[in-house]
Amino acid sequence: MLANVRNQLPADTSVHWHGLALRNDMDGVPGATQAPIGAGEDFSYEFIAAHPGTYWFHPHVGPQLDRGLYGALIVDDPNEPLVYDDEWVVVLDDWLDGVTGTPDEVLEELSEGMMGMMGGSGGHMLMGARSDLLGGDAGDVFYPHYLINGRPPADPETFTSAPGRRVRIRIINAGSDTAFRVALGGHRLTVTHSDGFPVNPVDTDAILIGMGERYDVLVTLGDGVFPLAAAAEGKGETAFAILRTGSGETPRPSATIPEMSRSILTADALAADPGVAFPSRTVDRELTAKLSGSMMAYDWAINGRRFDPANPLDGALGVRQGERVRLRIENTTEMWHPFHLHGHTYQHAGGGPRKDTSIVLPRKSLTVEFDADNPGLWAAHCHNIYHAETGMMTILGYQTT
Ligand SMILES: [Cu+2]
Repeated sequence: MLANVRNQLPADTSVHWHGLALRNDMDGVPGATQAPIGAGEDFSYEFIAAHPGTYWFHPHVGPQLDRGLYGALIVDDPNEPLVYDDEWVVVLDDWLDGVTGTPDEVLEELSEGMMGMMGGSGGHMLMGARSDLLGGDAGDVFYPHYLINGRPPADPETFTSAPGRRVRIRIINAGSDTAFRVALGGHRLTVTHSDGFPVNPVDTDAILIGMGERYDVLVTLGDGVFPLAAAAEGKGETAFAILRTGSGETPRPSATIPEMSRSILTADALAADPGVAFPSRTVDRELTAKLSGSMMAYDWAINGRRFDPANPLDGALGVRQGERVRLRIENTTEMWHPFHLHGHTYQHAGGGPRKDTSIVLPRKSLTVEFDADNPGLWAAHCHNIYHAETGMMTILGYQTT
C-alpha cells in the first residue's frame, strides 16, 4: 500500500496506521519511527497490509486526532469467509473542536489539573461522569456533540437496505475521551471480529467499545425503521443514526432502546477464532506496564515515568526477535484506560480475543501475549489522547537478532 501525505496544516503531523502490523519505519510516531512531517511537507508511507480487517489511521502528534483527522482503513480479505449482502462502516466520535474550544486548549487546561480548574480557565473538564461498566470515572472531557459518521443526532446518517438482508457492520471508536455503548434497536448483534481479527461468534444486544477499539458485527435486518445508537458511556448523551428497511415512523434520538440495557458485550466475553489463536508455547519474556496518575494532578504515566522516547519500557530492550512475550498491564489508577500496542496484535491471556487496543478497568490488570516478530521501536500507550499526550505512553522496542 502506498499513501502520499501532503501536510497542509500549519503544524507538524504524521499518520499512524492503527492496528496494522507494518514495517516499523512506516508506523508514524515522530520521535520514535520518523521525523514529523512539517507544514507544507510531503511524506510517502509504503507498506504491506498483511492482515485483513477493520483498521483506521490518524496523526500521532498532539491532540490532532480530536480534530477529526482520521479515516477508516478496511483491508479486504481476498478469501473472505463471511457471507453478507451489505457492508457498512460506523465511525463514532466525540466532538468539541470549534464549538467549545479546540483540542489544544483542552490539553492545556487538563495538563494544569486541579490548578487549572481552580483558575477557572476553559471549563472543558468533565466531573462526575460515572459508569459501572467502566468501573467508575467514565471520562475527563465535556463534549457538546457525539457523532456517527461525522453527523449529530439532529442530522443523522441513514442506512437504507431491505428486510432479511445480512449486513456486516464495522464499528470504529475514533473518539478521544469517550467509550460508546452501541446497539441497534430491534436487533441482536453477532460479534465476528475484534480489532480486525476473527473471534468465535457471540450474540449480544449491545457492545462496549473504547477509544481505538473496533468490532465487526453481523446483523440480519428486520422490517421497518430502527435507531442505531451509540451512548456516550457515563456521559448521558447518545450518538445516533437511522436504519431504514421499510415503512414506519423515524425514531427520535431521545427514544429508549431496550437493547442498550440488556446484554452488553465486552472483550472478556470473546475468544480468538482457532485460525488466529496463538499456538501455546513457553513464555520467554515477561514485561509489566503499570499505569499511574490521576485526573486531579493529570500526571498520567507508565511505570512511574512520563513519556520519554529515549527511555523505553522496563525490560523491553532485552526482548529478542522471535520470543513469546507476556505483557501485564496493571491499572493502578481510579480510571479506566484503553491500552494500545503498535505493530502487533496480541491475544488476551487464557484464550481470549486477538486485539491491539484493550480496556483496562481501574485497579484491575490485563495480561496479553504476543510474538516478538516485528522488530523496531513500537509505541504503547493509553488511547485516551489526553492521557497519552500528558505522559501515559512508552516505547516497547526490540531489535532484530
Ligand atoms: Cu488513559
